[in-house]
Amino acid sequence: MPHPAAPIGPCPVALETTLLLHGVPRGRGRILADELCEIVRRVGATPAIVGLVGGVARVGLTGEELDALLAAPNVPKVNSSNLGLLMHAKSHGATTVSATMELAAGAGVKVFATGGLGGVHHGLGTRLDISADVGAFARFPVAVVTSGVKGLLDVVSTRELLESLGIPVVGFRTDHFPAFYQRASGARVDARIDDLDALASFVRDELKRTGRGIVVANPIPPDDEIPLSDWEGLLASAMAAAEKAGVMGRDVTPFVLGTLHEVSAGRTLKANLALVRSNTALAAQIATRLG
Ligand code: PSU
Ligand code: MN
Repeated sequence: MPHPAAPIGPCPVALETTLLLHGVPRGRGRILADELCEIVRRVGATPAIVGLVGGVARVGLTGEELDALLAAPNVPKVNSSNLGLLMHAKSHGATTVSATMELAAGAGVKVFATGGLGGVHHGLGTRLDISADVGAFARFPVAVVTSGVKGLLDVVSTRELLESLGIPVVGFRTDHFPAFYQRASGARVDARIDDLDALASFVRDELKRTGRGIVVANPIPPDDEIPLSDWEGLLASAMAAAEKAGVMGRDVTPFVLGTLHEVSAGRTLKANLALVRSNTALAAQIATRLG
């Protein structure tokens, strides 16, 4: 397992590059990265942006390395299945949740902030499509702070699958399993923890006990929530566009997110940025308590 060349720093928090390269419009990636790093540093933790640079796995990209990824055309999405292949091919790569967890775990980083997990897709047509993110929790000991799973997925089935795999889902100040743009989904968490010290203490004990991952569910801030009545129309147009364009596999999530940002006139992007900032702040709070 490749380790970063230099120690990462105190209380590291992993951040992923798929969100930065494929989840926000081009040109916004560096601004968002700087903002997230500042949120982490503000509380005395250390940001560690994860990505593949010319086939080298990095946990703690430099600004120059991140700029190189942001400037390169068609950087592939990396999950656990193609991580080794892209390293072998000396390719750049934007790590998704699964690959970020794998590399973070290898470098001893225990906390990771993202927007929303991949999960069980409704399926365009009748195809089965389940993100590698879900399985990664059964294998890598990292606590991932997330606003649930993206609402374009089958949120309730994803919640069930997490349970099948024995992955604990903890709600931070919520009883509900969030659905990214909405604070609730109809599904519940395994336990609600309101206190930061209690949350960090559970994370420490559980990672050590199981060697597996933990979902820390942190709902989107209330003011940024997109009401279900608005969301259903937005999702229907984005899914119809995806079906029409015939996108498949790894292209589905970035295509649908990008289309949503367009059809909502930036409203889903604003919501996405708000929840990522909030998840990053919570991850940093947990990291400082883990030391
Ligand atoms: N959350 C966001 N934006 C994103 C993603 C998550 O706010 O772009 C990315 C994550 O990297 C996640 C990936 O791992 O989408 C899931 O892709 P797929 O469904 O192809 O597994
Ligand atoms: Mn998929």
